[in-house]
Amino acid sequence: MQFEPRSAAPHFDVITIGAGFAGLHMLHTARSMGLSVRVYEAADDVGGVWYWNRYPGARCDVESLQYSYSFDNDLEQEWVWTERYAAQPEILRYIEHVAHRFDLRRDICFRSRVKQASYSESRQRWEVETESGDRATCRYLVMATGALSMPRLPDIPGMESFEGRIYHTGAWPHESVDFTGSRVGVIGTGSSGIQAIPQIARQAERLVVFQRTANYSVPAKNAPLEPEAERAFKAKYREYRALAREVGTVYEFSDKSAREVSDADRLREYERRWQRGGVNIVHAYNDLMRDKASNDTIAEFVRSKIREIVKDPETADSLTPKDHPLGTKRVCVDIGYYETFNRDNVALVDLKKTPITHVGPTGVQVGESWHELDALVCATGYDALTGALLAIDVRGRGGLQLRRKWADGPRTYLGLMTAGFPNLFVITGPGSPSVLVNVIVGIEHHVEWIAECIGWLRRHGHTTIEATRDAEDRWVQHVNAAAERTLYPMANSWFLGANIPGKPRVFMPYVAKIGVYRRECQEIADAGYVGFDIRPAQPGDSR
Ligand code: NA7
Repeated sequence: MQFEPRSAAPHFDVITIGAGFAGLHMLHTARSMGLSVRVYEAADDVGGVWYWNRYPGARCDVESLQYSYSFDNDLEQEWVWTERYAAQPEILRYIEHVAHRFDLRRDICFRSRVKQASYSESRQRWEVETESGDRATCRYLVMATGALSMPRLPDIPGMESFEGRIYHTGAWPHESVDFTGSRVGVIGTGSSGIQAIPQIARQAERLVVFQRTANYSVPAKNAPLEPEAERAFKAKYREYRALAREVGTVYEFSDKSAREVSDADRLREYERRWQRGGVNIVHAYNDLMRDKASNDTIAEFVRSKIREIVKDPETADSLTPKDHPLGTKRVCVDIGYYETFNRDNVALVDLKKTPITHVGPTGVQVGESWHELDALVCATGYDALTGALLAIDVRGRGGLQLRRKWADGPRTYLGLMTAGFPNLFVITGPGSPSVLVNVIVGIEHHVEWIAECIGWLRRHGHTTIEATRDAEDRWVQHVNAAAERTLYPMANSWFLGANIPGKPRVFMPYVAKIGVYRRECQEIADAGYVGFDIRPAQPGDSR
């Protein structure tokens, strides 16, 4: 059914859905091109995932000085980060500062969750409607809905019967949550669980961690950011940003294979990087994500660290990842995660040995064992990459539903557009490398590409751009082939949709260096948008 706009529905050049890092940058960029823009945002303020993820310990695993916008020199010089890895409140303050500094809020409709977006072929416009019935039309629709923004509660029998407090890390309450004197269960040991567990353990009377898959985690070695170090980094900001546009996040990269050095040298290098902290360790050698034997060396190094830190051998064994290569699920960065299991008030339940039977009103049954709980924290992740996009009823040409088109997995061209949906752009969506790199670098690239594309269409008197099926098919094959050359498909990860029962198993991100991807996108644009069907304006159509 096509949406029938009331004549009063206002028209914009661009409507953007989402006011996180992506939506704000899109708004600022489109506005500086002289375009009229409206942003719809479900929350009551800016921030996206950093607005919602307020769980204890929430922190970015990319260093603060890199996890920020690069588009404005003054902004990056004036903002002062206090820690090597910024915690959620500080990142949210930064986003709020950006919104204030560029006066962005005036074009954002908060508390406005978009329900439907339909393309009108006769008007060559998108018609957008929110849950509360607010309607508007636009020429270009930009989905800045986030790759990890659709929280998922686990499908465990009896969840609804639990009478205690229940939380999801990705939808944490704004008021402070106090676990003092409480018996708390945490389900999930991905990045969110691994960050929250040490914090909750310090407060709760008892903490039970329900682990389905043991994950690799490396110490953050977080520390206050020394003003001198910050000054030195900022003095070279342009160089670092230029490098980030090639590599995503700047680490100490190596041009050596893990196989070409001696065991002793390799261990020394892993130890040096472990002591330094962060995901830098994954870049110790250039083949760790491509060669299983090389990957085994770093995986075994981290396993040995777990055995060294965790005193109880059975707990250490359960915490040791054995079923996937390191890095094929996102490597977690922690502050005292493994050490937490040496505390007397913390217990690990290994769901690989015995799965959860059911949740009852006062606790969780696991086989023969009953765990009495006052609160349950679900750190169970997201319907990643496609969840937030498909939560909106998006309808393209001929009323084609995006949900239906992607029923067997997402299909995009360049990760930016999908055939049958003219002038619909996706930021950091499936088919792009964004979630595999510093996502802000991915966002900035997409916003620049979209802005350049819109500018080009307008200069050439074109009205619509749409990916062709052929180009899309070739891109999907290209993305699959890139993943097959790596170890990524060896893990049941959210990259593959494996965390959602019934979701098609398709490797969604594009495993390429962002610099390579950037050049692919640029060459296509420079050649006049090869693989896109471009149509001229209709008579009398001004925008
Ligand atoms: P993740 O990384 O998807 O982790 C979710 C965790 O929850 C993971 O350990 C899952 O185990 C576990 N899980 C999910 N469903 C269940 C059920 N039903 N029972 C038990 N355990 C379950 O989400 P995060 O929020 O930690 O991190 C998401 C991203 O945000 C992260 O990559 C960073 O980029 C920031 P599984 O591994 O599926 O067996």
